[in-house]
Amino acid sequence: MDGALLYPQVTATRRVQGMDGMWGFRFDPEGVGERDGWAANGLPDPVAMPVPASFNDLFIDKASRDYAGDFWYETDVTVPGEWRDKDLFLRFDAATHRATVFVNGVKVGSHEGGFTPFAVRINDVARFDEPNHVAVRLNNELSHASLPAGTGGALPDGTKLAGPYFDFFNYAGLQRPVRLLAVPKEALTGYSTTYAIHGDGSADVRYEAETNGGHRVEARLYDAGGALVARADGAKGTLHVPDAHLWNVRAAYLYRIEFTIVGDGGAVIDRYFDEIGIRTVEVSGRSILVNGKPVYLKGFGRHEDSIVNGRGENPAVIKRDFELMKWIGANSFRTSHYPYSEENLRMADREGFLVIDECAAVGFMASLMNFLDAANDANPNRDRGFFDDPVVRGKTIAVHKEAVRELFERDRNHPSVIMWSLMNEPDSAADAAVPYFREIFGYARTLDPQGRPLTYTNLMSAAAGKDKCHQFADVICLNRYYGWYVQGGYQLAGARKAFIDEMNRWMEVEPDKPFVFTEYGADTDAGVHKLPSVQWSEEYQCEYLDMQHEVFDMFDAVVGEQMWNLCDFQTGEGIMRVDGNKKGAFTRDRQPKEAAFLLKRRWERKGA
Ligand code: GCB
Repeated sequence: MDGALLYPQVTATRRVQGMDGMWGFRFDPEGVGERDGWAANGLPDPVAMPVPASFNDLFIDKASRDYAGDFWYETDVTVPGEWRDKDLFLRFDAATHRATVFVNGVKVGSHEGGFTPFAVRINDVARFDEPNHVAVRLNNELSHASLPAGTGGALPDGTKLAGPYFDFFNYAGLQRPVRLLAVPKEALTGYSTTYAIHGDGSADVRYEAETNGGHRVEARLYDAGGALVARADGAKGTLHVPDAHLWNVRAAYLYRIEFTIVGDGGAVIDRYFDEIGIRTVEVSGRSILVNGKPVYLKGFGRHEDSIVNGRGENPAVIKRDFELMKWIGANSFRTSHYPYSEENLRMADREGFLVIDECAAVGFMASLMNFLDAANDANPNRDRGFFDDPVVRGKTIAVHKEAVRELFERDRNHPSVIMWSLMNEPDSAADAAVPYFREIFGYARTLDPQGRPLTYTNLMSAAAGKDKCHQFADVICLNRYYGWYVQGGYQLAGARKAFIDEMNRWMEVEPDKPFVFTEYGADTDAGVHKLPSVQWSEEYQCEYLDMQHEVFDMFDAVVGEQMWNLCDFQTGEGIMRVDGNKKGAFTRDRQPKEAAFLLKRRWERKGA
């Protein structure tokens, strides 16, 4: 990791210059931009494009909104001359799904994966005190080796298509902030912490600081009021906190940890600070323990999705979503189905939410999300398992490991993160999934100093008895739709029985692990009221939820429920989706459906 990947902070030694705003933009369907010198000479006829945002919903023509292939962004950035002695980076919080960066016509780096940050060093090409041309070539095509996974395709005239194997719109672009960073040449490049809470009310914060130089490191810990509570010397050490104020569920408390690299004469070479929370997480028997106490997760699978911005970072919507989750009595969410922005996690840290942090390994079931296509003879994947594909066993696992590494490095110090989800709804009933799971779980177990639980979310077609991979997970996370995709409407009583039968089976198959429902939900068109209820009406969503909750409450092993979804969200178009997925407790413009009041009553009864 380098110093620019830490969350950007202005400190005594570090500088940050925002680069958000209107950039130039242009599609490159033939992939000729690099050859034709766009990086050096500027984009021909660029249109204005805001950063951060997804480009898709800003266009009014379909070809642009659904565009698949290469596309370019450009801007100018003036690098202050007083930063000459620093390492200079462009930090992209997210470039979806892959990007190559050019500065003043010179290629300076590239990155695969659309939801984790990367930084490119520009010292060799930067001109001081004058504009530097920044061009970024992105690409949003999908394949069996992309996270999220999908396929390609083309219209009769050769126009490329992206074929998602997932149920959310394939939004793309510079979807999160871009910044110019100045970092000392000798710098903190990363850090990690682990915690021990003692019976006498004290706690130890064990830290490990990573640097790229030889000078000594000092660590300090300040409480929320700014008072120094502990200090230690060395790149590795323990900060002892006599009266530790713990970070707790919906009762967050944040300390400020500060690292200083000290020069020979006592000079400050680098200083970096961050917010941390003292808390422990472990799985014990059928419980998830935070600070040694069992927790029950209440909340949602979410999406980063909003009107006009698409998946573009939208601080107002992040704020609104947290207000909705607090109002309804939630205490947790999953970052379905990709790493969320650092702003989202920092909010969770401050508000005391428990986060299941998911990487973008979604769509690992070739025929799942294209619905009828799955039964179509023309679908090349119809009879082939995702994990049987040689590309998956070779390239995909390498890309996946890198994505997991980047996710853990970015998020390991967030107190809100209590569990990692390595995949959403993979084809875990397939024999070929087993070696893949063994490798990715084995790798992930080496990465987190806090040893937080690992999981994946299991789908209905890999029900109890069929799933071959649950042994790798510490917590069994189930996405279940009894009463929606199977036995919906008037058949709800049958759905209930099938659901209970499956749960009884799970109790035998996994007698000693906690269960969390990471999805359950029913599409509901806000404002549709029916007596008696029918599917899609607000009444049916409530009846459906009541049935799910009744079944959850029958099993002590169930320690969490995250309803699908917090809000309605955009998907690709198709016969199964009416302008998007409508399973939200709230609409896409963040207003409650009847179900939101039902959830609020239930979750307030359950307490924190
Ligand atoms: C799922 C997927 C999620 C979908 C949801 C649905 O199992 O994980 O991405 O949106 O079902 O509504 O079908």
